[in-house]
Amino acid sequence: MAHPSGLGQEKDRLPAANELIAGKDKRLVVHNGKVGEVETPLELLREHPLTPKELMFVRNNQVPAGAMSLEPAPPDDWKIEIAGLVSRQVTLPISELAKLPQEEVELVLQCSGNGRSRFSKFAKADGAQWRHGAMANIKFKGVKLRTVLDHLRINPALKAKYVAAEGSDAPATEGSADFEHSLPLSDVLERSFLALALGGESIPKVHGGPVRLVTPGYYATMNVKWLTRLRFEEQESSNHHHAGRYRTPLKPIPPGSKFATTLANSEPNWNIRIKSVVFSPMEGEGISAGKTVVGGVAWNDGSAKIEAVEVSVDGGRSWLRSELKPGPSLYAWHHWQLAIELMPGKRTILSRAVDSMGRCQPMDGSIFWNPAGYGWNGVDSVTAMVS
Ligand SMILES: Nc1nc2c(c(=O)[nH]1)N[C@H]1C(S)=C(S)[C@@H](COP(=O)(O)O)O[C@H]1N2
Ligand SMILES: [Mo]
Repeated sequence: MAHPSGLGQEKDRLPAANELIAGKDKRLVVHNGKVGEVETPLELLREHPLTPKELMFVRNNQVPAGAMSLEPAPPDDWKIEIAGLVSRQVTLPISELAKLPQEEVELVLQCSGNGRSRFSKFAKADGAQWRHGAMANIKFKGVKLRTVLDHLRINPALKAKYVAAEGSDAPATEGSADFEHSLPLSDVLERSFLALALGGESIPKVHGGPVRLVTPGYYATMNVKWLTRLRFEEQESSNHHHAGRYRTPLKPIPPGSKFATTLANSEPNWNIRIKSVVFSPMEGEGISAGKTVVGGVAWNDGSAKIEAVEVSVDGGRSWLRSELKPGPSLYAWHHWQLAIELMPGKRTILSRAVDSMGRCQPMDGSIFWNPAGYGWNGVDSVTAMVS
């Protein structure tokens, strides 16, 4: 019941996405109305081969003042520090970056918590109960870090094995750890770039503008927004967000059990696990009996080609190979579809992707269960009503 003053109501009500983040589509699902955890419903996600910025999911652990907006960030006097184990430490004005050769990559930006709610079939995992909409298929454009280092004639020291990335955002509560992540130097030199544009425009504030570290094939958490410093280091960061969170156990643990991550017993949410999602039909959708085209998307970390997406309508006893349309890059969504015959009744459609390294999605998604629900990639399953 509404409080007579209306105050109680205001307090409990989550803001709509467009109230929380200026410019966002109001149909997005708000999971966290404070710092900003906003999901794209699947029926909106599936409409666009490239996710428009208004529909992109948002995940902030912490956020700089004034950044809850789709407005472009004024780059003006932004600087990036290159620090730690390098032949020369520099502070690079962003204006220098714009002069260097740019590359554009279409890729899947996916929170490592995407699909977390699926773990609850076994034991509920902590955190926002994301369905499949904590992802987007987008184009980032910028300068490869390798190019920047070469241009500045900077060499990482032989001892350097990791690069820790920091943003301008400060912890949401005083005294807590500042958000940062370490990435392996070899991958960074091969793939990472300092992104200045998203979908051909300056990166919106909320998505990390004016400059974001982007590593194609890595989970979104590693794509540090509002980039201000890169530290070349011998060790992986012991920072709370990198060592105590955003990691999965090296060995399976029983669903529902406790697990405290350390640098030694777990791996960071770096490379995206192979995954497919059914876009059509949608869960609970009513469809007519006879021939139906089922379809969706598949993606992995881009290190191997996706060979096939298979579909089962008999609970996984038999699988049919779908028609696969590879994306414009190895890191992008690959669309798949298949015409199938469905008998009337409640029908469950399963999808699984397999790549040329033999990696595939587990039928039993609980083998990757972890308390924080990272890295869900179980066989996807959608139940439709056929009549
Ligand atoms: N600086 C900074 N970068 C960050 C975060 C953050 O809190 N601070 N959150 C990370 C997480 S967990 C995710 S899933 C993505 C979300 O990217 P998006 O908000 O642009 O969709 O940003 C990542 N980069
Ligand atoms: Mo995330």
